[in-house]
Amino acid sequence: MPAYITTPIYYVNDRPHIGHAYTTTVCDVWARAMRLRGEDVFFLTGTDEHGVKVEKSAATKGVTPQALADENAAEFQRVLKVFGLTNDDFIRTTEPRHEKQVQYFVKRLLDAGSVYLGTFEGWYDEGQEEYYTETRAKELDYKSPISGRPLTRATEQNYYFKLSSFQKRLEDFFAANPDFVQPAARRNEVLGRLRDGLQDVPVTRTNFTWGIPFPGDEKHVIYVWIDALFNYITALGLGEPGGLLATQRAKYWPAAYHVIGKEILWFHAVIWPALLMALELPMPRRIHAHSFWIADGQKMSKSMGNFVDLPTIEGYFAKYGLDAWRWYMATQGPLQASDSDFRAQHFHETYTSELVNVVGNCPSRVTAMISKYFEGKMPADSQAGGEWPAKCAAAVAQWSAAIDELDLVGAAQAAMSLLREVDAFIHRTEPFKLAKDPARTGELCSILAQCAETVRIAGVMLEPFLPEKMAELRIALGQGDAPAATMAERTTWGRIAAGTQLVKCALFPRVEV
Ligand code: ME8
Repeated sequence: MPAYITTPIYYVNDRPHIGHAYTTTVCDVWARAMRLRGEDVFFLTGTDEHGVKVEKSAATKGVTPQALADENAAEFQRVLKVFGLTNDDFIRTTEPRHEKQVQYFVKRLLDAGSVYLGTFEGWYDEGQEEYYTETRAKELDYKSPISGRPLTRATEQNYYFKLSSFQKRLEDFFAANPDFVQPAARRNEVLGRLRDGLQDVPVTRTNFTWGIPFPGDEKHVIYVWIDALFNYITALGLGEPGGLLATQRAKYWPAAYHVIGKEILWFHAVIWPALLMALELPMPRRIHAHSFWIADGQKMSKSMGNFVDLPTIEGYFAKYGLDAWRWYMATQGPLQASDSDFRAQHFHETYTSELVNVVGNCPSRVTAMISKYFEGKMPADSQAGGEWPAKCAAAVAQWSAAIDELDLVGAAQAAMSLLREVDAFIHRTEPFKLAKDPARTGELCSILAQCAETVRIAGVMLEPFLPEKMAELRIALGQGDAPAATMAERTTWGRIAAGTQLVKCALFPRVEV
C-alpha cells in the first residue's frame, strides 16, 4: 500500500533549528517504520521560498531573495544529511516544476469560478501573512497571536478563493472523518473556528513581487500560503497530467499524512481541504498538528535568543550520539497536545534511564552471559521459546497499531516493555546461578536463547528510532547488517540459529554530566 508522509516546507528566511529538526525526525521515524513493515513510502520535505518575509529578510541582508533561498535551502539539505534523515524528495517552491504546476492549479480554480477578482478589507498579521475575521481579531485583542504585534487594517484588490462556499462541505467532511485532524484538542479548535463561519481568502498579493505570477494577470503574485500548500501535490506531479512524475508518484495521493506544528493548523485543516475540494481532488488521510518545544519553561523565540539551534544540537550529537538525539525527539517531544520543555538535565536522565539502563544494558547482559557460558555460541532452546514467542507477537502488534496512529511513544514502549520483561526474567530465573549446576544446563540454554531472541525482536522494533545502534545490535546477534527480509519475517520467532556466533555488545556508554 502506498503511504505518503510530509513535513511543512520550511521558510528560508531562517536557519534550521530544533523545531524543523523535530518535525522532520518524527516523520523520518514513521517513514522508516512503515518501510520496515514493507509499505511503499514516500517521505517529502522541502523549503518555502516565496513571500514578503523572504523578500524583506533578503533586503536586510543585501542579497537577492533567490540568493538567500539558495543559501538556506542548501543548509536545510545539509542538515538532513547530518541527521541521517531519509526523505525521498526535497521540494523547493522556486523550482520550475513547482511554479508551473501551481499556476496550472490556480488557473483551474479560476476557470472553475472558485477564484475571483475582488476587494477585501480585514485584519492582517504581517509576521504570519495571515488575515483574521473581525470575531477572531477581537478575540486576539487585535494583536498577532505569534509576535504580539498589533494587527493592521488592510484593504486590497486581489484574487480571492471562495472559501465561504465550502462551509457545508467542510462541516460534512469533518463529521464523516472524525480522525482527520489529530490530536483531538486540535480538531476541536478547528471545529470551533469553523462554527464562526468562513470568509473568502485572498490568493494573490500586489504589495510585493517575490512570488509566482498569477496566470493571466501578472501584476499579482500568488499568496505564499497558497503557493506553499500546493507543494504536497506538485512534488507528486499531480499538476502535470500525464507527466513523468505523475505516472511514478500519483499513487501516493491521497495516502497523505501531513505532520505540522499547531500554529499552521488552520491552513492545513481548512484551506487546504477546501482547495482540494474545489479542484475535485481527494482529501489527504490525516493532519497531525503537534505542539511546541519550549526551552527551560519559556517559549523559544528568535528575539529571546533561546532557540535550540544547530550548533547546540551538534553538541548533543557529539556527547550522546545521533541515535540518542532521535530517541529524545521521538519519545519526549511535543507530538500530542502539550508542549515539551527541552532541558539538558532531562535529556541526560532520559538517555541514562532508557538507553543506557534498558536498551543498552539488556542486550549487553544477555550477550555477556552467552559469551561466558557458551563461548558466544547461541544455545539451543528445547522449549521452543516458551511463553516468549506469544509475548513478542503481541508486542509487534502493539508496535504496529501505534505506528498506524503516529503514536511514536506507544511504538517505542512496545519494544521497551519487552526488554524490561527480559530483565525481569533474568532476575527471576537467575541464569548465573544455574550456570554453576551442570545438571541444569538445558534450562540455562533455553533461558539465554529466549532472552537473545526476544532482544533481537525488540531491536527490530527499535530500528526506526535508533538506526545506527540497532545495526550494531544486529551484528552482535549474528544477523548481518543488511536485512532484506520484511518486518513480518524478521519478527518471526527463532531466526538466530543455534550455534550462531554472538558478540558481546555495549550500545550506549554511560555519559558523565
Ligand atoms: O510555517 N517546536 O514554515 P516555518 C516544534 N513555511 N516544532 C516547531 C517549532 C517548535 N518550537 N518551531 C517550528 C512555515 N517548528 C511555513 C509552512 S507548509 C505548506 C508551509 C516546526 O519555517 C513545526 O513543524 O515557520 C512548524 O509548523 C514549522 O516548523 C514551521 O516552520
